[in-house]
Amino acid sequence: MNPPDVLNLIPQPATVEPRATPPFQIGAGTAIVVSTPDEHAARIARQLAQLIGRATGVVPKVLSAADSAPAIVLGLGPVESSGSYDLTIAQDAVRLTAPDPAGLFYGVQTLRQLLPYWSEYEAVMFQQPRPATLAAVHIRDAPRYQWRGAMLDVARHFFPVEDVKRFVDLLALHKMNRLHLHLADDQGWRIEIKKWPALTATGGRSAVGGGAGGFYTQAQYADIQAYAADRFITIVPEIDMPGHTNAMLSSYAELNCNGQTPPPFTGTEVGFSAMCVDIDFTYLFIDDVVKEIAAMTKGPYFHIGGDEVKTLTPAKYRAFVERVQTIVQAHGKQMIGWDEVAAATLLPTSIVQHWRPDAAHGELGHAPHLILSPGNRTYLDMKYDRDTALGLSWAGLIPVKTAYDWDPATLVPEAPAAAVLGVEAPLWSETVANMRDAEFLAMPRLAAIAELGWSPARPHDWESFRVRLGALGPRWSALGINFYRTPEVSWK
Ligand code: TNX
Repeated sequence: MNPPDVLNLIPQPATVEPRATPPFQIGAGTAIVVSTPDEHAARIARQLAQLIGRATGVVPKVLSAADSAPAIVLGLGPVESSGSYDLTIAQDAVRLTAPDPAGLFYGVQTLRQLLPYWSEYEAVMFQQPRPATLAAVHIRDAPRYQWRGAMLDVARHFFPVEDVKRFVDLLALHKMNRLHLHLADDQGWRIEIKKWPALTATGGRSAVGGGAGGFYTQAQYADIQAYAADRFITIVPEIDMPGHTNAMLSSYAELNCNGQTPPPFTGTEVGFSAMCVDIDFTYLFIDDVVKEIAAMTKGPYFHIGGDEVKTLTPAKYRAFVERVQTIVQAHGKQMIGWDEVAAATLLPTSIVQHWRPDAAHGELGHAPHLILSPGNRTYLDMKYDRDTALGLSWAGLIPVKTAYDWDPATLVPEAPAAAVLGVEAPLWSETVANMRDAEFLAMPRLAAIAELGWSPARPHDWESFRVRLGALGPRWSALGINFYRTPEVSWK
């Protein structure tokens, strides 16, 4: 069992000090007081009011000043770093203070996990009012890493906007803050580019296994970003190049060295496609694509893929990466690439995403910045065990313990600590046709990566995580999450 000083929270907060004093009773008269004019704070307070409404049957009023106790008070004030928060639950009041709205949001996610699990059922708010209590505690919390991400491969199988929003909700609940969308690959192109309409009209109409495909209009992309931004999640767009490009090559003949469009690809092999890197047209095209995506993207990043190019010489590959890096920079974004790009000369702003367990550590050690997605730990598309129906196994089987039990600080010993931005869990969708499948592979391993990204390096304890996961199960069930009930955990 967990010691009593470990509440059943994931990710585990930096410090939790339970108090022996009586709990805070949330009742019909409880108000939420926002003691700052910040508009984000008011929105976060309304989100909290909805959550409490489902727990108690009464949606608390959101006020700008306290009229009477008891109250839940949200304020902005000096606490350490961005995203940190200080939460005190006492008999007379709940006080949540953070240096920025993100910290308030994370504090509310903690409160959410402290409310009874059944408050996640939508229908309970229509029942009779009922009291809920929050045990007295003082929590001081701050994220370990600034990059706490997941990737959704919407290229192999397309996920409609509603699915992406649901995935965003899963990230937010576990205090993650980056959603990387793999928007183009051999099997499909998923983002509207006004200047090159065949990318979606042709390239958008395929998927693994011959599915219907699909794509996001620019308006839908904006909608996804706004939804994510409300939850302090930055969207990271990826257009994979120069390999993994059959969908674009089949849309425009000019991108092919032989001037001919290949047929759409619905298989799962990799490494066969490549843009024609010797012609200027290729770079004019890339410039157009990066320009439109950069203009519609609020976050500072643009991911160029760069993985698994088997048809170019190393010199040609490096030259391609360096030229595209210049284009990305010209459009005001920071370049990200899979770890193969570490072979090129990178700008100080560029980011390498480590994925191959056997990638050259010397090169990674020189990367200006690193995101850690080691395939044998973080790949959500790997099978849990031999019997897992979905998923691949090229990087090994990944039970939850394997996903959890490693330290981002020591994975690449050659990399200076400051270079490591954080962790990201990719969900490739060759074997995943819809959100139900995606949730089965993502949960609970996504929560393991969330904790690695958020919680302090020590204590890092699988036994504690396992027990807290078991306790989170009923909440995930109430949310309708199709998680894998791994035998590693005793689910409540
Ligand atoms: C490798 S990870 C790939 C993807 C596949 C994935 C399947 C990476 C940069 N490339 O194209 O979908 O394996 O696990």
